[in-house]
Amino acid sequence: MSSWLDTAERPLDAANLALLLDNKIAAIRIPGFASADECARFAHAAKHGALQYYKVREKIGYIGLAQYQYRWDKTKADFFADVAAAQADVQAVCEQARFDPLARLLEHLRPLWPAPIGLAEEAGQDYFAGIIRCTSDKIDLHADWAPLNSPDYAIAAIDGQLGWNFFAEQLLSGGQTTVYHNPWQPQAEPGVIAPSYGLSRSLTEGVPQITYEATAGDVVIFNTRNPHEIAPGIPRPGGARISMGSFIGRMPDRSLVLWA
Ligand SMILES: O=C(O)CCC(=O)C(=O)O
Ligand SMILES: [Fe+2]
Repeated sequence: MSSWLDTAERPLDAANLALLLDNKIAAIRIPGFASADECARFAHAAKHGALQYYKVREKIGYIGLAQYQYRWDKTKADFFADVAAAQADVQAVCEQARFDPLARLLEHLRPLWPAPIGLAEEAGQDYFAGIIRCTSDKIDLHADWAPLNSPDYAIAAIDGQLGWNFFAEQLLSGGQTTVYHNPWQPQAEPGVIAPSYGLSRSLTEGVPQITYEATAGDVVIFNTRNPHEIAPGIPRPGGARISMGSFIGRMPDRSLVLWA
Protein backbone atom coordinates (compact mmCIF):
# COMPACT_ATOMS: atom_id res chain seq x y z
CA MET A 1 0.00 0.00 0.00
CA SER A 2 1.27 3.47 -0.81
CA SER A 3 2.27 5.57 2.16
CA TRP A 4 0.79 8.69 3.73
CA LEU A 5 0.93 11.91 1.72
CA ASP A 6 2.55 13.57 4.77
CA THR A 7 2.64 13.17 8.54
CA ALA A 8 0.70 16.29 9.44
CA GLU A 9 -2.49 16.46 11.49
CA ARG A 10 -5.24 17.67 9.19
CA PRO A 11 -8.59 19.36 9.85
CA LEU A 12 -11.85 17.44 9.49
CA ASP A 13 -13.42 17.88 6.07
CA ALA A 14 -14.95 15.56 3.48
CA ALA A 15 -11.72 15.08 1.50
CA ASN A 16 -9.62 14.31 4.58
CA LEU A 17 -12.21 11.87 5.93
CA ALA A 18 -12.06 9.87 2.69
CA LEU A 19 -8.25 10.05 2.62
CA LEU A 20 -8.03 8.77 6.20
CA LEU A 21 -10.32 5.83 5.42
CA ASP A 22 -8.00 5.01 2.52
CA ASN A 23 -4.99 5.34 4.88
CA LYS A 24 -3.50 8.15 2.76
CA ILE A 25 -3.15 10.67 5.60
CA ALA A 26 -1.90 10.23 9.16
CA ALA A 27 -4.54 11.84 11.36
CA ILE A 28 -7.37 14.34 11.64
CA ARG A 29 -7.75 16.66 14.63
CA ILE A 30 -10.85 18.63 15.62
CA PRO A 31 -9.45 21.31 17.93
CA GLY A 32 -11.87 22.82 20.44
CA PHE A 33 -14.44 20.04 19.99
CA ALA A 34 -15.59 20.70 23.56
CA SER A 35 -15.31 23.69 25.90
CA ALA A 36 -13.23 23.64 29.09
CA ASP A 37 -16.47 23.47 31.10
CA GLU A 38 -17.75 20.50 29.10
CA CYS A 39 -14.42 18.71 29.56
CA ALA A 40 -14.42 19.32 33.32
CA ARG A 41 -18.01 18.14 33.68
CA PHE A 42 -17.36 15.05 31.56
CA ALA A 43 -14.16 14.14 33.42
CA HIS A 44 -15.88 14.55 36.79
CA ALA A 45 -18.86 12.43 35.71
CA ALA A 46 -16.57 9.72 34.26
CA LYS A 47 -14.57 9.46 37.50
CA HIS A 48 -17.83 8.93 39.38
CA GLY A 49 -19.32 6.59 36.77
CA ALA A 50 -19.53 2.80 36.56
CA LEU A 51 -15.80 2.23 36.01
CA GLN A 52 -14.60 -1.30 35.31
CA TYR A 53 -11.01 -2.53 34.88
CA TYR A 54 -9.46 -4.81 32.27
CA LYS A 55 -7.66 -7.86 33.59
CA VAL A 56 -4.27 -6.75 32.32
CA ARG A 57 -1.16 -5.52 34.07
CA GLU A 58 -1.83 -1.92 33.18
CA LYS A 59 -4.57 -0.18 35.10
CA ILE A 60 -7.09 0.84 32.47
CA GLY A 61 -10.51 1.90 33.68
CA TYR A 62 -13.42 1.92 31.29
CA ILE A 63 -17.15 2.53 31.11
CA GLY A 64 -19.11 0.73 28.41
CA LEU A 65 -17.77 -2.30 26.56
CA ALA A 66 -15.45 -3.31 23.74
CA GLN A 67 -16.61 -5.92 21.22
CA TYR A 68 -13.01 -7.13 21.21
CA GLN A 69 -13.49 -8.48 24.77
CA TYR A 70 -15.91 -11.04 23.33
CA ARG A 71 -13.40 -12.48 20.89
CA TRP A 72 -12.34 -15.62 22.69
CA ASP A 73 -14.57 -16.99 25.39
CA LYS A 74 -17.91 -15.29 24.83
CA THR A 75 -20.60 -15.60 22.19
CA LYS A 76 -22.20 -13.03 19.93
CA ALA A 77 -25.40 -13.49 21.95
CA ASP A 78 -23.45 -12.55 25.10
CA PHE A 79 -22.17 -9.45 23.32
CA PHE A 80 -25.57 -8.18 22.16
CA ALA A 81 -27.08 -9.01 25.56
CA ASP A 82 -24.54 -6.68 27.23
CA VAL A 83 -24.98 -3.70 24.88
CA ALA A 84 -27.96 -2.13 26.66
CA ALA A 85 -26.24 -2.01 30.07
CA ALA A 86 -23.07 -0.56 28.52
CA GLN A 87 -25.13 2.11 26.79
CA ALA A 88 -26.91 2.94 30.05
CA ASP A 89 -23.62 3.31 31.96
CA VAL A 90 -22.24 5.72 29.35
CA GLN A 91 -25.55 7.56 29.00
CA ALA A 92 -25.52 8.19 32.76
CA VAL A 93 -22.11 9.90 32.45
CA CYS A 94 -23.26 12.02 29.50
CA GLU A 95 -26.42 13.04 31.33
CA GLN A 96 -24.52 14.03 34.44
CA ALA A 97 -22.05 15.96 32.27
CA ARG A 98 -24.83 17.44 30.14
CA PHE A 99 -22.58 16.62 27.19
CA ASP A 100 -22.65 13.69 24.77
CA PRO A 101 -19.41 13.54 22.72
CA LEU A 102 -20.72 10.74 20.47
CA ALA A 103 -23.79 12.75 19.49
CA ARG A 104 -21.59 15.79 18.77
CA LEU A 105 -19.17 13.71 16.71
CA LEU A 106 -22.09 12.53 14.55
CA GLU A 107 -23.12 16.18 14.05
CA HIS A 108 -19.61 16.88 12.72
CA LEU A 109 -19.50 13.84 10.44
CA ARG A 110 -22.98 13.67 8.93
CA PRO A 111 -22.78 16.83 6.75
CA LEU A 112 -19.48 15.58 5.29
CA TRP A 113 -20.45 12.09 4.17
CA PRO A 114 -22.79 11.21 1.27
CA ALA A 115 -24.09 7.98 2.85
CA PRO A 116 -25.78 7.20 6.20
CA ILE A 117 -23.75 7.24 9.45
CA GLY A 118 -24.92 5.48 12.60
CA LEU A 119 -24.33 2.68 15.07
CA ALA A 120 -23.27 -0.62 13.53
CA GLU A 121 -26.09 -3.14 13.57
CA GLU A 122 -26.63 -6.79 12.90
CA ALA A 123 -29.91 -8.71 12.64
CA GLY A 124 -31.79 -5.68 13.96
CA GLN A 125 -29.55 -5.26 17.01
CA ASP A 126 -27.35 -2.23 17.68
CA TYR A 127 -23.69 -2.43 18.56
CA PHE A 128 -22.34 -0.28 21.38
CA ALA A 129 -20.21 2.82 20.66
CA GLY A 130 -18.62 5.47 22.85
CA ILE A 131 -16.41 3.67 25.36
CA ILE A 132 -14.94 5.91 28.06
CA ARG A 133 -11.37 5.19 29.19
CA CYS A 134 -9.47 6.53 32.21
CA THR A 135 -5.79 5.68 32.56
CA SER A 136 -2.27 7.01 32.81
CA ASP A 137 -0.65 3.67 31.93
CA LYS A 138 0.69 2.65 28.55
CA ILE A 139 -1.34 0.75 26.00
CA ASP A 140 0.79 -1.71 24.06
CA LEU A 141 1.33 -1.77 20.32
CA HIS A 142 -1.83 -3.11 18.66
CA ALA A 143 -4.00 -2.82 15.59
CA ASP A 144 -7.79 -2.62 15.37
CA TRP A 145 -9.11 -4.15 12.17
CA ALA A 146 -12.51 -5.82 12.28
CA PRO A 147 -12.08 -8.13 9.26
CA LEU A 148 -9.40 -9.94 11.29
CA ASN A 149 -10.41 -9.14 14.89
CA SER A 150 -14.11 -9.89 14.48
CA PRO A 151 -14.45 -12.22 11.47
CA ASP A 152 -17.86 -13.56 12.57
CA TYR A 153 -19.50 -10.16 12.99
CA ALA A 154 -21.22 -7.88 10.45
CA ILE A 155 -18.47 -5.27 10.97
CA ALA A 156 -16.01 -7.70 9.32
CA ALA A 157 -17.35 -6.42 5.98
CA ILE A 158 -15.74 -2.97 6.34
CA ASP A 159 -13.00 -1.82 3.96
CA GLY A 160 -11.64 0.97 6.15
CA GLN A 161 -11.51 1.47 9.93
CA LEU A 162 -10.94 4.67 11.88
CA GLY A 163 -10.84 5.36 15.59
CA TRP A 164 -11.98 8.68 17.03
CA ASN A 165 -11.14 9.73 20.56
CA PHE A 166 -12.37 12.76 22.45
CA PHE A 167 -10.10 13.80 25.29
CA ALA A 168 -11.84 15.24 28.34
CA GLU A 169 -8.78 15.37 30.60
CA GLN A 170 -5.09 15.22 29.77
CA LEU A 171 -2.04 14.13 31.71
CA LEU A 172 0.57 16.47 33.13
CA SER A 173 3.02 14.81 30.75
CA GLY A 174 3.08 11.75 28.50
CA GLY A 175 0.03 9.92 27.17
CA GLN A 176 0.85 10.58 23.52
CA THR A 177 -0.37 8.13 20.88
CA THR A 178 1.99 6.99 18.11
CA VAL A 179 0.60 5.53 14.88
CA TYR A 180 2.81 3.66 12.40
CA HIS A 181 1.94 3.44 8.72
CA ASN A 182 2.11 -0.31 8.31
CA PRO A 183 -1.45 -1.58 7.73
CA TRP A 184 -1.80 -4.78 9.71
CA GLN A 185 -1.77 -7.97 7.62
CA PRO A 186 -0.61 -10.87 9.78
CA GLN A 187 0.23 -14.25 8.31
CA ALA A 188 -3.19 -15.84 8.01
CA GLU A 189 -3.66 -19.12 9.81
CA PRO A 190 -7.00 -20.57 8.75
CA GLY A 191 -9.56 -20.55 11.57
CA VAL A 192 -7.26 -18.78 14.04
CA ILE A 193 -7.91 -15.17 15.07
CA ALA A 194 -4.51 -13.45 14.92
CA PRO A 195 -3.37 -11.80 18.17
CA SER A 196 -3.62 -8.04 17.65
CA TYR A 197 -2.15 -6.77 20.97
CA GLY A 198 1.52 -6.73 21.87
CA LEU A 199 2.51 -6.69 18.21
CA SER A 200 6.13 -7.11 17.15
CA ARG A 201 8.33 -4.00 17.25
CA SER A 202 9.54 -4.97 13.79
CA LEU A 203 6.27 -3.51 12.48
CA THR A 204 7.37 -0.04 13.60
CA GLU A 205 10.81 -0.01 12.03
CA GLY A 206 11.48 2.19 9.05
CA VAL A 207 7.87 3.19 8.49
CA PRO A 208 6.29 6.66 8.62
CA GLN A 209 4.84 7.55 12.02
CA ILE A 210 2.89 10.26 13.73
CA THR A 211 2.72 11.03 17.45
CA TYR A 212 -0.26 13.02 18.61
CA GLU A 213 -1.00 14.72 21.90
CA ALA A 214 -4.17 13.70 23.74
CA THR A 215 -5.16 17.32 24.30
CA ALA A 216 -8.22 17.97 26.46
CA GLY A 217 -11.06 19.42 24.39
CA ASP A 218 -9.94 17.91 21.09
CA VAL A 219 -10.93 14.90 19.01
CA VAL A 220 -8.26 13.00 17.08
CA ILE A 221 -9.13 10.45 14.39
CA PHE A 222 -6.71 7.96 12.81
CA ASN A 223 -6.75 4.73 10.80
CA THR A 224 -6.68 1.94 13.38
CA ARG A 225 -5.50 -0.76 10.99
CA ASN A 226 -2.10 0.86 11.50
CA PRO A 227 -0.26 -0.44 14.58
CA HIS A 228 -0.51 2.13 17.37
CA GLU A 229 0.44 2.52 21.02
CA ILE A 230 -0.07 4.94 23.88
CA ALA A 231 2.80 6.17 26.06
CA PRO A 232 2.46 6.09 29.84
CA GLY A 233 2.29 9.43 31.57
CA ILE A 234 2.06 11.34 34.81
CA PRO A 235 -1.40 12.44 35.90
CA ARG A 236 -2.26 15.52 37.87
CA PRO A 237 -3.30 14.62 41.45
CA GLY A 238 -6.57 12.69 41.11
CA GLY A 239 -6.34 13.00 37.35
CA ALA A 240 -6.13 10.68 34.36
CA ARG A 241 -6.13 10.57 30.58
CA ILE A 242 -9.90 10.50 30.12
CA SER A 243 -11.27 9.79 26.68
CA MET A 244 -14.38 8.67 24.86
CA GLY A 245 -14.17 6.97 21.50
CA SER A 246 -15.25 4.34 19.04
CA PHE A 247 -14.38 2.88 15.71
CA ILE A 248 -15.85 4.09 12.43
CA GLY A 249 -16.00 1.51 9.65
CA ARG A 250 -16.89 1.94 5.97
CA MET A 251 -19.33 -0.72 4.78
CA PRO A 252 -19.62 -2.00 1.19
CA ASP A 253 -22.66 0.29 0.64
CA ARG A 254 -20.44 3.26 1.72
CA SER A 255 -22.38 3.81 4.95
CA LEU A 256 -20.25 4.53 8.04
CA VAL A 257 -20.93 2.39 11.10
CA LEU A 258 -19.76 2.97 14.66
CA TRP A 259 -18.88 0.46 17.37
CA ALA A 260 -16.43 0.12 20.22
O1 LIG B 1 -6.64 6.96 23.04
C1 LIG B 1 -6.01 6.98 22.00
O2 LIG B 1 -5.28 7.94 21.67
C2 LIG B 1 -6.10 5.81 21.03
C3 LIG B 1 -6.89 4.67 21.57
C4 LIG B 1 -6.93 3.47 20.63
O3 LIG B 1 -6.15 2.56 20.73
C5 LIG B 1 -7.94 3.43 19.56
O4 LIG B 1 -8.74 4.38 19.42
O5 LIG B 1 -7.95 2.44 18.81
FE1 LIG C 1 -6.53 0.99 19.26
